[in-house]
Amino acid sequence: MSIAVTSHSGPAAAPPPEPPTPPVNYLNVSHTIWSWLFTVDHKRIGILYLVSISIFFVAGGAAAGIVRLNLLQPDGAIVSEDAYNRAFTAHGVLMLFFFLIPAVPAVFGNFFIPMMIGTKDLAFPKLNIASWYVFMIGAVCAVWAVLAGGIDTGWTLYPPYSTRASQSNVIPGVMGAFISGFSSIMTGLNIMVTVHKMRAPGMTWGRLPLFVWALYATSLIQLLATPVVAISLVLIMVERVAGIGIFDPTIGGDPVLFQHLFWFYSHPAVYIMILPGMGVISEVLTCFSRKNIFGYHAIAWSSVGIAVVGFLLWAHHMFVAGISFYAALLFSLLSMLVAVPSAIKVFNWVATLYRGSITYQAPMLFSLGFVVLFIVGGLTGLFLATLGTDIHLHDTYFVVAHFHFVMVGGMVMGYFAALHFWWPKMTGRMYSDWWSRMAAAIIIFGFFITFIPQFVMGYHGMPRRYPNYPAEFQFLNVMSTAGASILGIGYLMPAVYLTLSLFFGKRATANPWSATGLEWQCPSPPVVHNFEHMPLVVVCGPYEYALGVDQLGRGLPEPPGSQDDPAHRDGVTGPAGPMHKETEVVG
Ligand code: HEM
Ligand SMILES: [Cu+2]
Repeated sequence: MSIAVTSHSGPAAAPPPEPPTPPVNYLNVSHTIWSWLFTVDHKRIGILYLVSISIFFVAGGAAAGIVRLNLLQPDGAIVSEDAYNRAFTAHGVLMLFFFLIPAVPAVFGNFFIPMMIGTKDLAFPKLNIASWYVFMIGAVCAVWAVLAGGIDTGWTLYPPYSTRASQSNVIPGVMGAFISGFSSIMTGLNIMVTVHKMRAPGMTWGRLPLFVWALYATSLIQLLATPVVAISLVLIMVERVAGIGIFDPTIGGDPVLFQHLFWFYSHPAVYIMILPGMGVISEVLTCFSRKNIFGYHAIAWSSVGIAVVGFLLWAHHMFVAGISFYAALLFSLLSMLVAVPSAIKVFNWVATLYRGSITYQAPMLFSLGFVVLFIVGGLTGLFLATLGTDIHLHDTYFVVAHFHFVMVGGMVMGYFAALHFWWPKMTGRMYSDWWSRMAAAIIIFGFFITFIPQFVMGYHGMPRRYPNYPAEFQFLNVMSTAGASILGIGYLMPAVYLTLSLFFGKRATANPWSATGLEWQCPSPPVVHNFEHMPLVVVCGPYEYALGVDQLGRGLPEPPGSQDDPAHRDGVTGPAGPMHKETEVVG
């Protein structure tokens, strides 16, 4: 490629031409709709998931819009009380089962794990595309349930709401969650086997990027916990259809049994949602502070620790459901325990930032947002894990604010960090730096305005899931709805500038952030089998920013924001060339 050499001749030279697109990549290799629907390429499957979950994110957001609009006035008269129940249920079901749970594993895990460990695809490509079909069938059931009148049980489906007392579409809704659960299991299985069996030579467990560790831990939960919720959902259906008393006390069932089964999955499931985000953060913070991660092993093992301990806490959702005092005491203590690995991560991230040369591109802003909001979410979890305070706070807006801080403040932020970090690799295009930073700022600002008032309301006793409230809460509710509007605008902005970037964005170099991971060795967008030259031999750990080498021991291009910003220069790879450091670098 002679252009790359000649275009540095001096300031008077014409603006350098854009780097040539790699001739064939996974996107342009074929254009038919069938080539997408029958693909077994993990990257295309990642994109299929990206498109699908984006639709559910918008749909779930619209349902939240109805809830927040209704709460503008104390009498909540915009929609009927029944419609209000159906709106918050649709919001919860769509966001949790069809957006947050698949978001990072199925989009970025599918797309990047093979590249990050230096291989061509996941272990089971056909299982991978099957998982997307299963997911979509589940989603169609759930969306049908919502459109055909809705479900009024809340996403938690507690009896007696979900027993034969409910006249709403419980069966199709439950069916949707049940079916999509299998896709979650398939993705988890695929990722787990891939990480075990398909790592490139030299990619030892101690050199795996922390994103891979996080998704490995997530897969563990997906595999072990999802079957439990599947069984509970089947039992709900059996009870409704056959009238056999399982959870419904009027026919001899036990409603608390359902809560145990449900939370045995759903508490670990909150870690299915957050762990992948934590993985993203470790990648982004190191890259944009140009430092090795502080405490690699502590972060890696804390992911596994969270996955394991996460199985032992479920009854902290049931402190007021009549469980024994001793059980409550134990679950309270165990809940405190999970804060330890979570805090280990936060401390290590902060130590990573310390004295780093930090630049504030959009992925970094989203990641910093994650850290701050996750700290608030995690700490308020401890208030809820404390028996005395939870009796006061249970089923209030305090709980709503807590889990939105972790799931929206934390996880959606982590999702956007991933999207902005890897977008140039996925699409081969750069997006607007200015607009993306604006979006990050607006989302973080809107988030605080939406959810801080909910802590205050909850503390003062406003219960969740009611369509109306005493007039003294109106100010805080209006503030929350105003914040949600800002948040909504912030979320729509990436849809605009990312779409525009596909058509007008500058072409991305192979490594626009000057990052160390193997995925940046692939062209942008990657070729069909990811790497142009195989096999790769990994010689060092994942974050050797101080040495200025990637995992193959090759020199990094100049980082963005530096004098010689590669985003403004042509050439697909960095200028530094091999550093011949291989023998000195230890993993
Ligand atoms: C430091 C770790 C955490 C602790 C100690 C903790 C503790 C708790 C407790 C005790 C409750 C029950 C409150 C009640 O209903 O009275 C709760 C609710 C909840 N938490 Fe957490 N939590 C933590 C982290 C997380 C994370 C990381 C997520 C999600 C990513 C999450 C999501 C939720 C959700 C969704 C609920 C409410 C579910 C519902 O009733 O609809 N939590 N948390
Ligand atoms: Cu929990």
